[in-house]
Amino acid sequence: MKIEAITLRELQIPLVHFFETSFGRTYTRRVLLLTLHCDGLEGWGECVAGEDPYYSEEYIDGAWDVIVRYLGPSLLGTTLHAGREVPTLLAKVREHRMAKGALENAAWDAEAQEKGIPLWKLLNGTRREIACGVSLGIQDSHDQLLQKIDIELAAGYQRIKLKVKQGWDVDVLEKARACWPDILLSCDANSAYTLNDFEHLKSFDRFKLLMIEQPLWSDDFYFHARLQKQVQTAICLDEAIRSSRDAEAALELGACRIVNIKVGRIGGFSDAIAVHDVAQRFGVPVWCGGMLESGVGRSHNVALSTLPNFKLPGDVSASKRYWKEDIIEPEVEVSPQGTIAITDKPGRGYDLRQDLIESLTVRQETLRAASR
Ligand code: OSB
Ligand code: MG
Repeated sequence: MKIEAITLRELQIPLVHFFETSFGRTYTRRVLLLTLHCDGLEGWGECVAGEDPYYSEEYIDGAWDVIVRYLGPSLLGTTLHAGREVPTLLAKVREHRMAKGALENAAWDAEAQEKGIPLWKLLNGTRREIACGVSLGIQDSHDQLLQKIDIELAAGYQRIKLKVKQGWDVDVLEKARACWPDILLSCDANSAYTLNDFEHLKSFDRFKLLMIEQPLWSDDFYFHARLQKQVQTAICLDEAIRSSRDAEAALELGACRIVNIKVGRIGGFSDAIAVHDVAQRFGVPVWCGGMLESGVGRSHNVALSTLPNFKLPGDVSASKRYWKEDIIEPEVEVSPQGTIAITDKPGRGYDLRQDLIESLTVRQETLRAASR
């Protein structure tokens, strides 16, 4: 596959319902899609960076810039045999993992098409269906949240994750547990707590949560390890695990007992698979996180979730929870049992709705290999 051109597109898509975390509220997702044009094939990738540098230091305008100036030119004109070859070509640029991941995953997407096999098989997946949970943001009221939990449980979702922060934590967890004593319930703090909150976090044990996700700083293992020794509930790391080396260090330290894998945060399928493998070696289950992806990133998350150590329900939920219309056909659908069925279609397994993509695009730029 010779990389002849790379197209960047920004789509603006309003969310069906705003999404609020401890770092802020999003109403409209600005989605950065990448297309690798190679030998008549089109590999697609999604850069999951946020609108602002709050979840991590990456943000969509920064990702766009680093792709145009540095990462795109490193790939243009090269001949690839596999998505796996991409990380080495981009290694000179430090970090910018979400930007790199979009390019790498687009190459895997093209590779699967070229080989005529499903992307999930190319990734060495084994599952024919994956288990789904939902992530529910901070709402305007407790009642609104309880209503949403009710709707998602009725739809079949197997695990409910609640976003928490100081002032929106024990009260909502208490109420949710009182209504649903036996469901798989977890919480995600996106780094909202500090060393002063250990006693407070210990009090979460009474809610019998499946996990507490990323309670402390986004770059920390050491204090998470200290906290994990003091709480019964499993700690799960999201933001802090950026590579397989991080996973190894965190697990050796005992910083968590569960790992959230987001292919964008880690910077592409190759190292996401390596994180999966490290966790498996430690006997630690992983699950697939989400970044409010459009259908492109969502289909990649579905494929990744078929690997064997994805043993807990992911934040990979139905397209319609996010978008009035998704840009893929069919949309990602979740069964009444809370699962997504995996098909044998080659490539990412979902077609693109080019017309809809066009109409949602607010900016576009194509980089071309210099002709000799
Ligand atoms: O921490 O998992 C997170 C969304 C944006 C940024 C960070 C996170 C999230 C989610 C949403 O929890 C997961 C999803 O439904 O895509
Ligand atoms: Mg998280």
